[in-house]
Amino acid sequence: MDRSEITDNPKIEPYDEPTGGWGSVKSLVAKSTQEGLLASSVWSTLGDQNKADGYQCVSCSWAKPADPKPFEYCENGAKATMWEITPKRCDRDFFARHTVTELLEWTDHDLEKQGRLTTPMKYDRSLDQYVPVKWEEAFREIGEELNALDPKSVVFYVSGRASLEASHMWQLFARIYGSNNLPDSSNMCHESTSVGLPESIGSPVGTVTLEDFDACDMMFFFGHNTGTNAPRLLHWVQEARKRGAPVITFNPILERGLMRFKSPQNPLEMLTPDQGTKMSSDYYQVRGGGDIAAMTGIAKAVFALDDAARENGGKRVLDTDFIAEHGHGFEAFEAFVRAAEWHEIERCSGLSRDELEHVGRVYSKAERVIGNYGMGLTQHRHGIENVQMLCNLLLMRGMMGKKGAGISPIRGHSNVQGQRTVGITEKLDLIPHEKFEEFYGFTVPKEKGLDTVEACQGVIDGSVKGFVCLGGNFSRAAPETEMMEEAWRKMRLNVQISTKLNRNHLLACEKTYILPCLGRIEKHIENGVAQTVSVEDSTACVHASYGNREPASRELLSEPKITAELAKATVAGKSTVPWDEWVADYSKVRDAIERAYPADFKDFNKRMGTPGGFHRDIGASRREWRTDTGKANFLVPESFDVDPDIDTSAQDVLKLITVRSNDQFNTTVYGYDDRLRGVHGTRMVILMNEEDMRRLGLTNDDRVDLETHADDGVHRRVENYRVHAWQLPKGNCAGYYPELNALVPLWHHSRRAHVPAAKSVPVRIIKRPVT
Ligand SMILES: Nc1nc2c(c(=O)[nH]1)N[C@H]1C(S)=C(S)[C@@H](COP(=O)(O)OP(=O)(O)OC[C@H]3O[C@@H](n4cnc5c(=O)[nH]c(N)nc54)[C@H](O)[C@@H]3O)O[C@H]1N2
Ligand SMILES: Nc1nc2c(c(=O)[nH]1)N[C@H]1C(S)=C(S)[C@@H](COP(=O)(O)OP(=O)(O)OC[C@H]3O[C@@H](n4cnc5c(=O)[nH]c(N)nc54)[C@H](O)[C@@H]3O)O[C@H]1N2
Ligand SMILES: [Mo]
Repeated sequence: MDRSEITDNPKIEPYDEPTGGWGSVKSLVAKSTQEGLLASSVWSTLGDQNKADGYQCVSCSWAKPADPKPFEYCENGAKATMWEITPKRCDRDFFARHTVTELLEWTDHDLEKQGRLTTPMKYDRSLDQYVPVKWEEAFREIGEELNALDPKSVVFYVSGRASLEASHMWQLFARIYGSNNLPDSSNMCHESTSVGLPESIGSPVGTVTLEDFDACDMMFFFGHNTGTNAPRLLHWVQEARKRGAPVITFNPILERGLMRFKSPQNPLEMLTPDQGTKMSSDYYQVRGGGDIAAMTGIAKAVFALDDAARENGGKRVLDTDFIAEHGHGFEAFEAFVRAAEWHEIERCSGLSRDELEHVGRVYSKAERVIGNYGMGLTQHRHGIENVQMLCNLLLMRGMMGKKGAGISPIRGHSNVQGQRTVGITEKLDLIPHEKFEEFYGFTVPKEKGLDTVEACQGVIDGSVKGFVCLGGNFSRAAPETEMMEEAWRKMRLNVQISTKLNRNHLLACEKTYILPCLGRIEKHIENGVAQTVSVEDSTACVHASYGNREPASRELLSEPKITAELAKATVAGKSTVPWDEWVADYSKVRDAIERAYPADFKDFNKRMGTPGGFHRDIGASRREWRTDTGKANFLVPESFDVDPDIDTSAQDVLKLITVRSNDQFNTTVYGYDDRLRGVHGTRMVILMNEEDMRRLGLTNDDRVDLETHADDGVHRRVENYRVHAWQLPKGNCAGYYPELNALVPLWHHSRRAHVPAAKSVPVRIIKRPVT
């Protein structure tokens, strides 16, 4: 049940202030008051955020510069910090006052708002409550349960926040136990990147660093809501705009952050009563899922300009030297683009030939171009093809592996990229398994483990019997809410290592435990010594992070400690991993990471304090292509039709885009104000194109139910949403995740990468009778 509406009278009207600016300052002050935090304590903590000798923000993974500003944080990073350092506590008394059945009626916001978890808890079915459990008892019991289960039936999920140290230990624990079932939040996020980029350019991650952002003379933004989800990046966009660099955005929704921005770091800008910097020189409201078509149109325009240059002896627009020396498959790509018909491109992208030719001209003049993108490309059935098409577009002009140019997948969680780097993956060929076997004397299981979609499938069909989560809110973040919640409770074991209470904790299995852990901002004292952790940012730079706050409770343990104790209770004697030694000194875990991944982590302990972080070994950044051909591959999409096998021609069917508000971090809902979209007091809203509304006989504030339009015998429905007219392409509508995950079918995912296609859910809109 969703009650994500807090007033009877929500306000919805487009926001026309710049992002940043006073709006963000006001929002922060309100949040610190709401959390009951003393101003002095908040500001002293925030002063250390994203500094070389401070802690790395727990919000997004945007890069941290070597020369940080005095306040190197944004509105949303500060909110995430305040949410973690809150004085509120979700302690044993709280659990004594509420049954789990009662808590299941609460919203995501109300659950997390209770504050930090303080005590290890265990579900007591006779009371329908969580009761305190001693750490040793919890570890022993979980170990016994795991040993009674088939390792192949247990999933070890990781949400992208845990440090490199905790993550490396976690995957060793799972593999020694006998399971490669190591999905992480990346499976729901940038897995289309992790599969698509290696095929194109031989690197699973982006090729650019902040130096490139300083040097670029043009940027593309495809499907990223930068003002909300990586706000610090706006500073680099603003700088580029001030240098006169065009920034061209493709997004079905007009997102404020990529329209107007005022830097809260700049007093002069803040005091000038204007609209701030115009962030996108051109903003195109591409049809949801229409990016391949749009990029084909741009490429077609580039070919035409190159043809003209060749004819009249002008400078070539294609980078022919680059293509000859580094490219593979260019001819097929060229043939695909030349054969594409403009009317098809226009139909699928929703953009005109004139518009795309304009982009082609701007792009042709630029010398150093960065292609940024987010979930608007990855969370589609053709997520991989989207990513690869952006590569093609950049490669045709040699915009890869040179200063100021490259591809920039903007990652989500603050260490999601790093977790994959140090072994959190279900795929055997992505880990140095021979080394693990040699170093630690155990046999790594050799079959592929379960990814997120497969793990959900296993929960639903009963083959998965245990779920052990290092952070996150898996069942809420994943598709198919209703089926998942029902099936989850039939499992044997649910273990949640967490900082805050969330809905996944309430899906009680035969044995269910909440193990509360330290957050990254807190001191990790082990063996009497303050320990350091590390994370990798979106630009593949690795940073140390030093927690500075007193722990929220004396009972909390660190993630590495919990991992080690679980391992000792489950797989003692089955490997030579020195768990206690590692926990007593995290630098030894870093030595182990360096030994396993010497090219990426050379002199790890020495270099991790480097201001700005140290850059990993990304071959494509220097035109070394680790692909099957040894070249940068132009890869041709099958078609640019959106979801060829889903029929959306019925009159009441729209493609639903699920997005984040400016007041949430994934399933963590801080509040009900999506300030940058002007939606206040509700999350139960569906934004729609005005013409679609007219066609369906709807006016603002009418109530609707939504049903998934799918022929699979499953009835998926959410009820009583409010509709509101919005500037969106016809045929699309938008609303908030995670509530709308109830509508996402499990089979509706990016082909091969299995990222749920949360940006193109076919839904039917059903008007409710007025009551
Ligand atoms: N404050 C805050 N910061 C966050 C998060 C958060 O929840 N809150 N989450 C973190 C995580 S884990 C992630 S992965 C990132 C997510 O950051 P984003 O990638 O920005 O994720 P979304 O909010 O899903 O927004 C996707 C954007 O893509 C657009 N879009 C949708 N469909 C299409 C399409 O077909 N084509 C194009 N071109 N655009 C499309 C949407 O309108 C929206 O603007 O942010 C991270 N940072
Ligand atoms: N429909 C739809 N679904 C989506 C998306 C979408 O755009 N649309 N986006 C997808 C994406 S990109 C992602 S990344 C996933 C997110 O999926 P998850 O990463 O699983 O979800 P989060 O909401 O980030 O997890 C929040 C919980 O993490 C715990 N936590 C917070 N900090 C810590 C910590 O330091 N340590 C530990 N151990 N626990 C901590 C808290 O208990 C909190 O309740 O959702 C995906 N699902
Ligand atoms: Mo994400």
